[in-house]
Amino acid sequence: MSQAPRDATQHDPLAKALSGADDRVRLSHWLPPRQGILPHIRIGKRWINTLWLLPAGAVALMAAVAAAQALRELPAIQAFIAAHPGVPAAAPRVESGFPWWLRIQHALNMLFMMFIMRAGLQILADHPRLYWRRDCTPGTEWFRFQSDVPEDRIWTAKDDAVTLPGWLGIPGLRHTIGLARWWHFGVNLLWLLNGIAFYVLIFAGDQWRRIVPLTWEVFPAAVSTAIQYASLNFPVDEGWTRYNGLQQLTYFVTVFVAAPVSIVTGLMQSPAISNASGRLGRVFSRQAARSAHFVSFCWFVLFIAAHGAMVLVTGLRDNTNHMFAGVHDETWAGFPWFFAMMAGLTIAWLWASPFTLRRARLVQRVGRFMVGGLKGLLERVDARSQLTEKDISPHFWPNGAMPASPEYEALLAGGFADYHLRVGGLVEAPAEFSLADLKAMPKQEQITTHFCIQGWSGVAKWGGVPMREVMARVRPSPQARYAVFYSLADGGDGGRYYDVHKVANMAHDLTILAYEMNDAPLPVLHGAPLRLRCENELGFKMVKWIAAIEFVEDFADLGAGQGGYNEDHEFFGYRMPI
Ligand code: HEM
Ligand SMILES: Nc1nc2c(c(=O)[nH]1)N[C@H]1C(S)=C(S)[C@@H](COP(=O)(O)O)O[C@H]1N2
Ligand SMILES: [Mo]
Repeated sequence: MSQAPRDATQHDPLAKALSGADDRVRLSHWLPPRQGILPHIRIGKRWINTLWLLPAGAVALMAAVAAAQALRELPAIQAFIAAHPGVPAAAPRVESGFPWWLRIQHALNMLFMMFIMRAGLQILADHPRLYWRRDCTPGTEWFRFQSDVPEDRIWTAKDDAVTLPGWLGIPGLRHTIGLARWWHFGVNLLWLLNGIAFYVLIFAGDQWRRIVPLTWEVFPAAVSTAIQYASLNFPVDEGWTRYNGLQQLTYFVTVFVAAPVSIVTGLMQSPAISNASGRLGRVFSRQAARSAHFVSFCWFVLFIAAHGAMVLVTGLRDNTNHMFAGVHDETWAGFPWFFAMMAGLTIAWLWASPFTLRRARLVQRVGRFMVGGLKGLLERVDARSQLTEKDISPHFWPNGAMPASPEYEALLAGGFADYHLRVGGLVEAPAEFSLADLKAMPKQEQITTHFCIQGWSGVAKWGGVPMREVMARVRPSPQARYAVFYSLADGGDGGRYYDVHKVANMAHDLTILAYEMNDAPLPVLHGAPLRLRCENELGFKMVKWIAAIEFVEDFADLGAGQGGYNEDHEFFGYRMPI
């Protein structure tokens, strides 16, 4: 169903220039596909294709088997394995088998992880480059699945996004990050609750004993088990009551290191949290957090692959009996449950992407219902961290659809002498400000990090007039809850670009209407003559080429009613402190 723009007569004249939007992803209105390249890792100046990992891994595996088999011929190694058979002798036993709650949590975790990981990849495909430094200068990536940034034309972050197939990402296609994020964050919340319950339940009983090493013996035991597995002569399996050293270490790292790391590094990518974290946010920048987040993702991929393979080769019947039926016997009680689970996962896997494209507005609504309130809480942290001149990025990615109207060309040709910022709506004193008026007001400068939803960040020095100064002059009335920013430029799918902010956010010390970037007049590319800076939100909320600001009580009757252009057309949330 397509929504027409609603009655806009009560609003700023530009409200009529806003467009309605589809409730689903329509390919005819979507960013055309663009293929990336296979993932590459940079070592020094050379880019290595990760496809080489497949033959290299196969060779390494065969070499490991040969080496382990040769080692096991040596008396010293035989003595070592006899002394450290695998399960640390002092390891306490688990008496409670595999209780029902553990089995349910394990199944839920499989389901949640599938959505989280596929949506994560989709997010990554929107800026298919990873950096350790916060400035995202092309050439400084350590990982990418996109080619060099062209230097002969303007290359926006949107241009850079690549297509993922729908069976891999959720929901596939290109620049579907808005929808992928609802899946990622919505299912993260469920996964987190499941994880908290898991922590509580394993420590309330004896289940923790299987995965928490208690003696240093776990290390030689792990080396011994590794040699035994690699030699293809497997150690004795005591999984019903105790795990061997290698199992203990890998499960421990997955549950108590990788999971917390992915949570912390996920949260540290938030502009609100990062810009409120002072020194921590400066040292552990968004890009470092993003890269570390990806490393923890890679751990999960490796873990799932190895864990899945071991379940098959060390005894599918015993393993599925344990984890799917909770029994330790000679029956096949667990296997049908395991099979049903895999069938269910396959159906969910195939269903997720087509459903998301077809019912995009519903996915947005459910996502907002699940995590919108939590995101609202994040908006309250005080994002006031600033950096210094030496942190200013050598490269600042541009983004968005450029202004292309005769009106804008005329303003530009006149050096913006004829530009007027219209401020109205629910205010006591509507006003128009020329650029000279704005420059005559108190000026504020700030050096801050910009966080684009797509994943890149950049540091610049912004100069302009604080919104609180403008608000002191127009005096928003008590009913005014939101400020609508209308742009001089249309959005990528036609209709005027706009975005809606909470009035409380507009009163923040660091919210400014910038007319300078890095001590020079704001370039056209970055929003001349005026763009918003609001440091606890993602970049798309900072409207460039501002034409007018209108204070309103509600935004449901503007555009498609979602609180902004990308909210309407790309299913983003209107609260975006993460
Ligand atoms: C509560 C836990 C988590 C939080 C809060 C979180 C948060 C985030 C955030 C904020 C982003 C970047 C979104 C953007 O800037 O547009 C992201 C991306 C991503 N997430 Fe998570 N995430 C969590 C757990 C996980 C887990 C468990 C996995 C996989 C095992 C995962 C895999 C990814 C991947 C692959 C990306 C894209 C690339 C990257 O930045 O590494 N995330 N996540
Ligand atoms: N009018 C308008 N403003 C816009 C956009 C746009 O497409 N049109 N893109 C937004 C996005 S997604 C980002 S990340 C920032 C990018 O600002 P920059 O070009 O200065 O990096 O502008 C935001 N403001
Ligand atoms: Mo953005």
